Amino acid sequence: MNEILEKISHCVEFGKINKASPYPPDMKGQEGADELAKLALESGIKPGEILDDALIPAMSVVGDKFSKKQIYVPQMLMAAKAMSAAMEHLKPFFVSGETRRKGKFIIGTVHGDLHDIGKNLVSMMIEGGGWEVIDLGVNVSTDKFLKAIGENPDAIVGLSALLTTTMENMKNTVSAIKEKHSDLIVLVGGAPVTMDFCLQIGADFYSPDPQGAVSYLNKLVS
Ligand code: B1M
Repeated sequence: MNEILEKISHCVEFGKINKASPYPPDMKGQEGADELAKLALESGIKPGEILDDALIPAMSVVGDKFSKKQIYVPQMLMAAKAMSAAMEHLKPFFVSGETRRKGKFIIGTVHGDLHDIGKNLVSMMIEGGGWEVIDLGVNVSTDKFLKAIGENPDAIVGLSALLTTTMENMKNTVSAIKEKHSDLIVLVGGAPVTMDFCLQIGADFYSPDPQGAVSYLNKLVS
């Protein structure tokens, strides 16, 4: 693999955002995903190559390590931030349509729920997996989900809930989505959510972690 791509991959896997970032300590003072992604583009490497050969494989390793409990949330957040720093340089190319994405994914934390750390991780991992992510934020009403679906009818939708009390809102939103768009695929997740609950409320898939969601989405388009 190209040396710059290898370095970008390493930065994402180990959460090196940019040169100024002191994390991880053994990479202090070195260039991070931010500078290296810019350098890669300036060297003529295509945005799609940076995404497919460096960012996605690195995030996939990170997701696998997280699933196996070899790393924890802070490391995963740093990796996601490093990936986001690189993605900032690639976004203009994706937005212009120069590089194709796998599809659109609408995500939000359900109404009444303000927890967004897990949702943001899922969002970033899915974006790193090559999808265009429309992140509606937290406390997202059913109407807001429906509006976003109306504007992006080809999207897949993901709902996150962290409170047992907001699981009821997740159920209501899924019902409303399925009533209007019966073929639309809906993923659910969040600490209190289970596969049983997912099936009970008529959602299509439950993943306990971001990597499971990425794998599920990728299988849909493979
Ligand atoms: Co709150 N909170 N909180 N909280 N909070 C919990 C969830 C709680 C378990 C703490 C406890 O009591 N032990 C408890 C819920 C109890 C319950 O309902 N069973 C709780 C409570 C009660 C509350 C308040 C009601 C407290 C109060 O005000 N009395 C209040 C509610 C506010 C509201 O939402 N309306 C509240 C507020 C807050 C803070 C604002 C202070 C803060 C949130 C900050 C933020 O998110 N920006 C907060 C926090 C930080 C937590 C804990 C400590 C950590 C949550 C977290 O970020 N985990 C949490 C206790 C805990 O979990 N130990 C707690 C890390 C994150 C990476 O995991 O979000 O599970 P998680 O996401 C995972 C997976 O679930 C999955 O992937 C992620 C990565 O693996 N995943 C998906 C998530 N969404 C997915 C979607 C998918 C697929 C996978 O597909 C679409």
